[in-house]
Amino acid sequence: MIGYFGSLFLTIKYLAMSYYIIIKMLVSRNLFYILRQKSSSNNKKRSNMKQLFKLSALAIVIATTLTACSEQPTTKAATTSVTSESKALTADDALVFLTKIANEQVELNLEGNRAEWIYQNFITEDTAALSSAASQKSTEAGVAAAVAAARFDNVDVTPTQRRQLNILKQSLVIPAPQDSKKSAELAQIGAKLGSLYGKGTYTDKDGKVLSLGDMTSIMATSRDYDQLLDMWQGWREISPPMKDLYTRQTELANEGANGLGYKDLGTMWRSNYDMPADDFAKELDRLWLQVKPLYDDLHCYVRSELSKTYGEDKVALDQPIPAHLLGNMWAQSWGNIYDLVAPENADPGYDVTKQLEVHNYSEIEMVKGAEKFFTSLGFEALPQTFWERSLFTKPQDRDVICHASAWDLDAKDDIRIKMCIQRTGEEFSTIHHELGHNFYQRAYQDQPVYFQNSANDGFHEAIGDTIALSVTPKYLKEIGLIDTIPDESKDIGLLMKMALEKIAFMPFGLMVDQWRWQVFSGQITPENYNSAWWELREKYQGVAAPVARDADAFDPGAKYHVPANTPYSRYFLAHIQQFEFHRALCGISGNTDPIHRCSIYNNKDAGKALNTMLEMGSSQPWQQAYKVLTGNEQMDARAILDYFAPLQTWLKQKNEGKQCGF
Ligand code: X8Z
Ligand code: ZN
Repeated sequence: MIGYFGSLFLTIKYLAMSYYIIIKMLVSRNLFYILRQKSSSNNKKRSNMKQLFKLSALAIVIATTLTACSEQPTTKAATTSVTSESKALTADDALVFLTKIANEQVELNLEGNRAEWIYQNFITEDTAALSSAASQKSTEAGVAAAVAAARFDNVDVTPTQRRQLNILKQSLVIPAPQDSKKSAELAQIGAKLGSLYGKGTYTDKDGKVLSLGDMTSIMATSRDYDQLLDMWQGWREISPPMKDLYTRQTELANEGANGLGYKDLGTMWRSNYDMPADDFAKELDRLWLQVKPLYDDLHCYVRSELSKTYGEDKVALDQPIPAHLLGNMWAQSWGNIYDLVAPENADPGYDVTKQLEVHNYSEIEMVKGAEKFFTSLGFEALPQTFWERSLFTKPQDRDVICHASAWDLDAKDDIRIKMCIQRTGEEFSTIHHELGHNFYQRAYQDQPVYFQNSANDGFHEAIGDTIALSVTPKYLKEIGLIDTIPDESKDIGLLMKMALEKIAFMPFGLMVDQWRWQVFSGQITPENYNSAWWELREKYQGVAAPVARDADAFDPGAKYHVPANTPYSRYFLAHIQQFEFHRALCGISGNTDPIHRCSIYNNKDAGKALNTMLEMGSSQPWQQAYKVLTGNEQMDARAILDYFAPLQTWLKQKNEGKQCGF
């Protein structure tokens, strides 16, 4: 028991220890060294006073670590000591509690991240066991912390403490029941699902073993209906064994969410947006209704062009489009079929895949190129360790999770990416996407642990994409990848290529969680997992399974984020946000070109404005961060609609007299 005087004593003790540590550091000149290092950095010219304040906070954390190590090594013990408090809790108790949990999270995160990194880079039984043990430990600590945080619900704490407590209560992606057997089971299921996906291959009729990367290339380039169908079906053979695991994972995670006071896991996920969960769902519907007319125009045009390529018997003009003909394994992004639907007399201005080949760009050079965009805006170059520790190419001798990801191992500067890069324009964009995560992680690293996150999860996904919107013909000429910039009169091609990537994605970005939310709420039951998935695919995207699906099919499992349990609405949001960010940054940079021709390359004012938003992390409701850059507190699809307005006019003309809809 701590009690009021106890907590006051602890606070004094922490402060005394912190200042003792600062004095020790000063004496050993470490502090002067750190201050000098920090204040010489490009983007972070903060005053030494601010640094001193932050170091005090750091020292408090160090002091609590020392105390925690000797007295209460686990989160559970820490939370028990606060929650078993019989006297009224105070803001001082909240300070002690939050400091202690932050400190424990730093350690657990580092341990968990390392285990997860090793597992994802070397998938074996052993690494899966180590990763699930680490994940169990941090989930249990997270659940205990969330339960303990709720004890402060009616305590008069500061607004910052309230935000930190709410974050503790809400942000677990997969909460475990408070029963160690069940939490162990949940962690093991997670690792098994990850392995099934990561190790997935398809052996074709000639006995050739194909990886997802191999199949992705074929889906992008083949125009052979049957070969595409073979790839599409083959990849989906990986997922039937996931179904029972997924069913059980849902039960356990729902029980975990119930224990934290949520109706189900979906409600918990929707509670992370600084607004009531139901309002968030309505926001998504509102945004989708803004974009849907443009999607419908694009769908109608693409379907009729595909019908010309494959024949009306294969692509009927009044039916959803068969899902294997859109250049992508999940029909989520259609840029790879540009050649089939290209407007006549248009020119997207570049074929990055071709130019990368012409200029013999290596995978590392692609990453260096993307880094250069960020440094041109004033961001510090990536650390040497990034180049030493990242995974850039698919190893031939072991199983890895190839799905691209960005990591921040230690919340300091150990940032990395993990990708099996293919030398294509699409992957060049993905590299920008991943580096966006890394530069964001770095920008908020001086925030308290609780706020070391994006303003909402869409922001994290939007930053690199925002930068990639500036990869225009003008920019590619500037960096020597192309020789001439096509005339503006041919821009319909450029807009079409971009719409195939961005507009085509939006209903997919929405439907994945529409499906999951209904699974979590029990509205979709295991018998209906697959049929409901295809109903939603038809309803939102207007695409259909090209063949009847087997009774045991579990097609959602063939999409990375389902077995990985990564929420997906974030990508839908990111697509709205990136066009608003791009427009705002172009305005700041003084751009006078049409928005689709604007590149903020080299513009330090734009970089500074972007960094101001990134540095905030999640310290404020996302609406405030949004306002800092866009001037608005509400997301709006007008920026994306304005960007594509000339294309929409063109599509409407092309679609005249056609039967649209699905
Ligand atoms: O998963 C990703 C990134 C990593 S956060 C590569 N994306 C989604 C996907 O691949 O399905 C980016 C776009 C959507
Ligand atoms: Zn991402």
